[in-house]
Amino acid sequence: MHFKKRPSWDTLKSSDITPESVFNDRRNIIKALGLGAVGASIPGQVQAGIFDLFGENKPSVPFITSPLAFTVNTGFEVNEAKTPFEKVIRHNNFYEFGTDKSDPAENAQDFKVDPWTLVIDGEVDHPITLGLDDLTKMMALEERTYRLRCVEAWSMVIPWVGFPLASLLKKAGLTSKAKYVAFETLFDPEQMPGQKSRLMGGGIHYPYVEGLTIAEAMNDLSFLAVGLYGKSLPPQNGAPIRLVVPWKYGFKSIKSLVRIRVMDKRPPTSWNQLAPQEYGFYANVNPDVDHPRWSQASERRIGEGGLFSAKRIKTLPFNGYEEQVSGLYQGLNLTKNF
Ligand SMILES: Nc1nc2c(c(=O)[nH]1)N[C@H]1C(S)=C(S)[C@@H](COP(=O)(O)O)O[C@H]1N2
Ligand SMILES: [Mo]
Repeated sequence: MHFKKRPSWDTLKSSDITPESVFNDRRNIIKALGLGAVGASIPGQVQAGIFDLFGENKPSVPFITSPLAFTVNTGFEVNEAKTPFEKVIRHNNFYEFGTDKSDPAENAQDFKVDPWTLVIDGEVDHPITLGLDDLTKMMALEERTYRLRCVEAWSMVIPWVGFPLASLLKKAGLTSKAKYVAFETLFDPEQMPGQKSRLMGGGIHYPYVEGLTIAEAMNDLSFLAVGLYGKSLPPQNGAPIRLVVPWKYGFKSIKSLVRIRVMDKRPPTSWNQLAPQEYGFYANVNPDVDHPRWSQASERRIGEGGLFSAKRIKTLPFNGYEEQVSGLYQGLNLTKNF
């Protein structure tokens, strides 16, 4: 794993990094809006608005990502098309950088991830404070492709690079009081404008926090990602390290982690604190338990079906990971414990 800076993307032409599909998409929407023939006469402002739909205003200082060394874990493949890279890095939820899907890609490019410190403490035998380079030396990186299902009923299929959360927790050693694991995102309002006020940050009380039971955290699916599509994470996806728990709604997969604390009590979690009647602690993907304001029975797969004909697919129990995780919830009422 390398987080060292490489020569800037500035030397690349935009045609080198923008796949054809994006240009085709753009042509299609201009056509769909009946603007094709008059493209040249669109007032500048309107035209900019159209291009904003695609998040194509390239940031002036694109964040540098680096290739990672990893092995592919064939035990974690998804028999569905991967979501195109350009969608994965331009359609994000990361309220610290703004509440629109295109905001994180636009506002996070200057985010500093070097140096970065991650602390593992609480109910552990040996608390660990790590720089990211130390983490690299400790953990073997692997690629796993997982479905990601947002509570807002859209989804993606993403190839992550990282390591199982359990292998890091085992290095710290759990005490007999270890019952839950709490996670915390960096708090730095200077860098993260959404943290300056609850209004700008979508109402969340920052820093963003999340939690798992110890059994969930030790499940083999729970993953700490440091990259996607073979390269270190772009900031909008949670650089330099984020959680990925694919059987749970996306908001559990907390980004840009600075602390992992093992606890004897259930920790507070951000969306649950904000609206407990809408977002539970467990947040397991469940097509049978609707969100109070919308159905969870189906989802829109991002990047498929075109812009005006959203392709909807059935949502699977535990997001398709029932076999691996349903044992964690034996005897638990999943309607009550949503
Ligand atoms: N710190 C932090 N982590 C976060 C969020 C956030 O706003 N802040 N959004 C969550 C939500 S709602 C989702 S769906 C996923 C989205 O991950 P992605 O942008 O990499 O697809 O990140 C999750 N992690
Ligand atoms: Mo989400």
